[in-house]
Amino acid sequence: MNQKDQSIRSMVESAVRATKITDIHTHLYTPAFGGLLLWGVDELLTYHYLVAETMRWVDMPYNDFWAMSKRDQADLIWKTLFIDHSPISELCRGVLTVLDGCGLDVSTRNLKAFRAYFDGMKVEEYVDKVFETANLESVVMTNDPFDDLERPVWMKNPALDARFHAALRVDPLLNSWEDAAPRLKSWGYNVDSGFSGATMGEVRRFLTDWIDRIDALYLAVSLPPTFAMPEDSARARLIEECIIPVCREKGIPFAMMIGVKKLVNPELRLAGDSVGKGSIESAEYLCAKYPQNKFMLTMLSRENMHEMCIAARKFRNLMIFGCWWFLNNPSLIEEITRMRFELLGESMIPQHSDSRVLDQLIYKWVHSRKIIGDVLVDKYTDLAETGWQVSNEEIRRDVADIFGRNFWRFLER
Ligand code: FIX
Ligand code: ZN
Repeated sequence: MNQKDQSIRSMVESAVRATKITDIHTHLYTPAFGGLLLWGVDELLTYHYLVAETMRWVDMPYNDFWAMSKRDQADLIWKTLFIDHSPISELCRGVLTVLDGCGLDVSTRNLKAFRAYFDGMKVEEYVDKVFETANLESVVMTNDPFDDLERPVWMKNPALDARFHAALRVDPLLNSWEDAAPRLKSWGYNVDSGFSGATMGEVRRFLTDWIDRIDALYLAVSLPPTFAMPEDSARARLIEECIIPVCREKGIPFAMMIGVKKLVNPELRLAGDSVGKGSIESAEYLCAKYPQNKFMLTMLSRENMHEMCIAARKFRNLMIFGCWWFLNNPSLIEEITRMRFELLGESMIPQHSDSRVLDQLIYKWVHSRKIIGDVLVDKYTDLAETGWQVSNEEIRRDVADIFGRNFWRFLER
């Protein structure tokens, strides 16, 4: 590697390592939400991705697994995926990256010792340690007013840790209107599942109340591969008559997460969801019809990645983000990030962690920083070969943009 290339690599690695990240989509909670915040080695091991991988090796009935204690589940997963077979899947590797990041000696394979480390840890102390180790500025939660455990906490106006921002998640409203309507009514919103009377105004009031209550940075929904706009459906009506006007009035983005086939194997519970190719036309329709609105978009199918980049080239009110869920693997993160830099330059958000367990912030960002950094080195080296010299300040500017500033600027537009 020549001197010029070496200096590019060292500048990029330093910038990528030093830049604090805004993680724009997670399933984490501040400690004020109590047990809703998951952390520690047994939560890491029983994360639904590892459950799915374990159940490929064992023949026990799913319900027998679910009847086990979390510790017994973790023991089974550890034995199956780490001892009986080498932990080379991204999720297993992630557990080891976390343990190593906490200063534990992974070579001992001593789960008892790992547990002792977490048993001695206070959650507030561990939040600080994880944010410092992962070098995070802040995270955005996923906040669901239809969640019976979460809603009561918000109604008590909890004191939030400033590093945790809120996003309003409305899957039940948009994807199960028939079930959501009576719940809204029980909360004092005069709605009717047949959309009569004041229903649309009341749904807008519900959205506004919750955006204000949680100070939502954006409004989000996960959508099936069959999601279509325009469409003669309750979901399409709620999006065009409620979501769009409220988001425009509040100046916040509407984030669509398209491609989830819910519960293809219900016995796996949270691990039972799968993936399908979505329709980019739906996102293009909304971006074109509502130029005053801001849209964020991530899709679950690898086959949607290229058209998602092209759609972003067409609409400056569209911010694409992340290598979501089944795309959050080194080979796909690299492929997708290269595609995005080549088609969009830095005007996108390359990654979010989707962490459900606090500790995952460590591994998801250690792994993604490395991959994104390596792609950036190639891109700057390509420039250097034309004679274009990129400065250290410019590299730090670009990395700050993709690791957080693009998000915050998009919110302020
Ligand atoms: O809908 C979502 O926000 C998905 O990310 C989750 O439902 C999913 O379970 C997940 O955590 C994937 O990483
Ligand atoms: Zn998620």
